[in-house]
Amino acid sequence: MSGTFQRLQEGLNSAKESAQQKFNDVTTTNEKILDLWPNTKDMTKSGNKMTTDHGVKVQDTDHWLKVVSEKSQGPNLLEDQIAREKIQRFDHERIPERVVHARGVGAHGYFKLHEAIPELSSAGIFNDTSRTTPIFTRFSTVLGSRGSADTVRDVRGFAIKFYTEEGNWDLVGNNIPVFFIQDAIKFPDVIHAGKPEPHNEIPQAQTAHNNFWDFQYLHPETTHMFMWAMSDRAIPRSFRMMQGFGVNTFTLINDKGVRHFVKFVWTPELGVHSLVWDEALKLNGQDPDFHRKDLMEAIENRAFPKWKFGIQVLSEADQDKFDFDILDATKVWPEDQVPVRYIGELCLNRNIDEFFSETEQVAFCTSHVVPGIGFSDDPLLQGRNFSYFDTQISRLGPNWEQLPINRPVCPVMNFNRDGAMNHTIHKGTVNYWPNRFDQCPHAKFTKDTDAYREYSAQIIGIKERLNAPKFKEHFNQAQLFYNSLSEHEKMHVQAALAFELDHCDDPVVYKRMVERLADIDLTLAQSVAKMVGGDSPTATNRPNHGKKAPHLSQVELKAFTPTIATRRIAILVADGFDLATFTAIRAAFKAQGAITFVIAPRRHMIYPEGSSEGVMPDHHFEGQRSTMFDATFVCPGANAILTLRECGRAIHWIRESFGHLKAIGALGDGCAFLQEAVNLPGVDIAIDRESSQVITSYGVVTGWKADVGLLKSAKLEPSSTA
Ligand code: HDE
Repeated sequence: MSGTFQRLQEGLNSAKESAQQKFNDVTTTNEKILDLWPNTKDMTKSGNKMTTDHGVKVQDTDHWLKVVSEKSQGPNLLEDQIAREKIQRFDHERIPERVVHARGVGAHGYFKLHEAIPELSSAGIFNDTSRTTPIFTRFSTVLGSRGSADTVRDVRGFAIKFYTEEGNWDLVGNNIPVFFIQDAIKFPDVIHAGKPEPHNEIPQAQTAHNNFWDFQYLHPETTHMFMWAMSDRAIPRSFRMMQGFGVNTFTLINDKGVRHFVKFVWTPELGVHSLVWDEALKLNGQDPDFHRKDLMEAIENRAFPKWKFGIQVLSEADQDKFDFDILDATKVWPEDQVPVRYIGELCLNRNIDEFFSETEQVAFCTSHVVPGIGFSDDPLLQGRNFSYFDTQISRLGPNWEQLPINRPVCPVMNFNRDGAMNHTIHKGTVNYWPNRFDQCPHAKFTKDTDAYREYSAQIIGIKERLNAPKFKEHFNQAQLFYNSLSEHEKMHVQAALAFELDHCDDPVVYKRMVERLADIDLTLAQSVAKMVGGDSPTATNRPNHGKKAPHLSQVELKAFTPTIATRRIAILVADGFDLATFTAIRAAFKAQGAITFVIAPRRHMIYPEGSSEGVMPDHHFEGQRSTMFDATFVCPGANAILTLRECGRAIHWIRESFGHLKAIGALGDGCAFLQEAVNLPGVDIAIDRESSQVITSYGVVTGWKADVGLLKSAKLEPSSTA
């Protein structure tokens, strides 16, 4: 056997073996993971020896080849091809970051259809309930660069690549159902205005600056979207706890060629939850990777995040019956008028192996659709269909679709050829169609019925740089959104606007914006004006119509049963803590799927009262902050509480959690510590030393004589959305 052949054979065997090994773990029926496997190198295997990129074993890459003598260190030699290769490869490691959505995190998973919709679409993914379609999802922020923090106020991207049997379908959505602009030609403007200002590249990952708000005022069409961006939706607690929306209007086409308009929506099983602004600000510094880690930690703990997949569908006959244009991406289709039909589920169940090759190199394209799914004339979508393909060429090169993470799991056959970094060897003597061998004919010549067909639409109109008349109304839905929020959500919007406009130092900007807010709601405008300066408006040309649509408030979104599953709960202990309570409460939290962390004054063994068997804390008080947890429990024990009372960090932890309206629990003398730590005039957290009942006030759950069972019955649930 020749050396090459033998190596090839060994390579194939080991790929098969590895695929087989993978097959035995949970997710390897996932066709995409199997497809990635031959490109995956297991660096952890013992016996691996370091080589150059051309495969020659390397003796030493820690010392550049030099001329040395006993007395002197001579120059590095340029002839050292091994050193040159190492340095040159390093010099070219970076590729351009995404022009928007640069910071992201990705995971593998699957899509499962529960209810087939053949009457609407011929797509295999919407008809075959026995299929499990592999997917890759990337969540992102929009404005920040690759190294920016996770918990900034921003829209979040929610992009999914479905590796379907009929080709890749990319659904590139956001966690907010509308967009700033109506026409794709405005995209460079809105993004330039939101990104750091050109003269000083400040601020990073923020909309709180003159240019952003200048643009918003000058484009009334942004009004609806900026209200969403100022709401709690723009500071999610977790990527796992936000909705996803396709935003644009797409179409579904059935096998009879009948077309419906559709909007796509994802609703998380865990409900929609947000941080409070103060938490978000602190987390930016305390843990800039908070969302990234949260997703990976949940998947690692096998608490696989899930979303229900829904569609809102409109027939062609109904497209004109609304007071907005259904192709206008600055509008929602109110659910009371166009209900959501949930037909499937998305689950993320596998972390990536390498960030660059998967999350960075994955490339989405709105123009990637499969038979049975189509576009509409939504002018934003039409522009997107050009932009995504184009941007991947400059980010990854013309053969970006051959990269392992991007290539489909079904065959790819055509005569597109060559270009930088082509990876495929095409056998055959021709590279054009038609050819004398009838090689690789297209569906027209083979009469395949599952080829992509564009919907035959008749279009009559005049070529002009205009939008249709209904695109001109910009305020009704901004009012609808604001009216639909609960009182505390409205307060958060007011506070967010006050924060943002405070960062604008050009009076023209904040004065005009206050005027614009009066177009939405006079009291909102007045409350913001009071904080940021400028005249408080006394009247408005657009009185609030008073209408509401409950589904727009995230608090009203009661799609799932509330749960503490996957929430991070801190248990505060110190030497002398009560072991029985500690053990019981930790078991009770774990039984509900929560993740517990023991926090103590030091990360050394902490000993309970009367026992030499200690507990090893996960962290010490200086290492973590309350902001990183959803809830806190103070473990009782006379000596432990004495220590906590003298620990400034522990006191701050409780006060901060209380200020962020998080659930805090305590039993016995832990309650007295809570009361003391909160220590706010007028706030009585109602500890009844005589009672054996559990008392809940201000989200604090206490029981003086109560046991763990009673605390459990008081439902210690995190409430960070409050
Ligand atoms: Fe994007 N957008 N976008 N966008 N977008 C990009 O493509 C663009 C829009 C969205 O995780 C870019 O690969 C235009 C709406 C996500 O890799 C770029 C317009 C929505 C991601 C681009 C829009 C999105 C992108 C930059 C207006 C929600 C990240 C890098 C016409 C439905 C995808 C890239 C990922 C990324 C263009 C508007 C979502 C430049 C021209 C509306 C989630 O092509």
